[in-house]
Amino acid sequence: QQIVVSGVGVWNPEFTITNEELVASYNAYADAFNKEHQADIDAGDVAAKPHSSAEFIEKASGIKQRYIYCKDGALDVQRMRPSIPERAETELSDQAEIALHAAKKALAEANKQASDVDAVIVSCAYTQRSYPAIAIEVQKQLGIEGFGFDMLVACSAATFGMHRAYEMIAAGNAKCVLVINPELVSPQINYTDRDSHFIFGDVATATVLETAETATAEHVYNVLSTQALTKYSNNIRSNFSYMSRANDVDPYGPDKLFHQAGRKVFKEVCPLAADHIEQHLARHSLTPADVTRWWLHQANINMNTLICKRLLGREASAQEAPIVLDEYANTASAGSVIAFGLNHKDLHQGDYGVLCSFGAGYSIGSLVLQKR
Ligand code: CO8
Repeated sequence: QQIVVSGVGVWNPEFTITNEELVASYNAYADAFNKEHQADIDAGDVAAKPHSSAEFIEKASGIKQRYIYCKDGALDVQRMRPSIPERAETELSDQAEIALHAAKKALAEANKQASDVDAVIVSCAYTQRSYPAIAIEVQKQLGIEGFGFDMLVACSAATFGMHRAYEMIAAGNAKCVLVINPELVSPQINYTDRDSHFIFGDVATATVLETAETATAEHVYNVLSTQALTKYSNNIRSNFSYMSRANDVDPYGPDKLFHQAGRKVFKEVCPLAADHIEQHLARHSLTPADVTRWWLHQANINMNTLICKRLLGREASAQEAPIVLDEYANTASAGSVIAFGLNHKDLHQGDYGVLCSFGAGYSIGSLVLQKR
């Protein structure tokens, strides 16, 4: 039986931070830090914090702004992290709330009611608690029978979640699966680190997968196949852990937040992703030239340019390989789903598209899609 993607939803928070706002806050923080540690800096014991720059950020990444779930606190030089009041156990959790926004949009696009869905996967870079699963909370809120679970695969959480949905339907264990990616990443950003303070934004995306038989949406995509690859690397890492309490370490130290060796990531991931995509297309006797639309992971515009050049032997146009980094920044696993959600309705029957994530792990996940 043919399995399809029949709905996609993209939700963004109402608040944004521009590069200029972010840099003004960071530079004021750096000046205050340097003043406070002047003697140690002069003695060579502490490194001075260099200024950040909005021009560097846009040139190095393609990012102009990012959405943020809670702007309070993130730009406060005395705080440098969002201020999000803890909710009571009886209240809806923050992550379930944003997951619901995206889920409802995807269900509406797919023409599906809660009663049509029999499994919920919440798949993202972080979940705000270990249990009960955010997916089960969302399942309850939507009134879905069946089962739900959370999974974490950093940058490839969305594509790997769609892979699991595809397999569950193929195995006959579910008929219609809702995959949600509530990427609430701002609490994990080190706003005091110039190399990474600009990279990420908050968003939630969702997709609906079902059989072609039951699909009634206007825009439906056959999933021709899925392909995944992982290769262990420490170059993108967060040591945030429930172990910190037993390790007797600072649970909020810089290594407990997102950090990376960005240059190495760039060098190693680009060829890995391009080779992966080529091999995946070859399974269907397709070449990159046969693909109408590239919904690629959105970490850095230069990465996408390089990968497309390797695949096509030329630069891809903005229509062929849409970029959403300028508005959304890097949204962990949600980036390729945003690119898909905002840029698919103009495709014609029979057109091929590739949805592909690449990043932390390293992990690469792709789906070859064809418009019905
Ligand atoms: N302002 C001004 N100058 C800066 C800044 C800044 N903000 N940051 C760095 N510089 C300086 C550097 O210090 C360096 O100076 P020098 O030459 O004197 O040493 C110079 O600019 C060049 O720095 P880089 O070599 O680091 O700059 P690059 O051109 O390589 O660009 C990037 C840096 C943008 C980070 C680039 O390397 C990159 O994008 N790499 C790939 C990153 C990537 O794909 N990361 C994946 C992220 S993981 C993911 O997507 C999901 C993870 C899970 C979610 C986590 C949520 C929190």
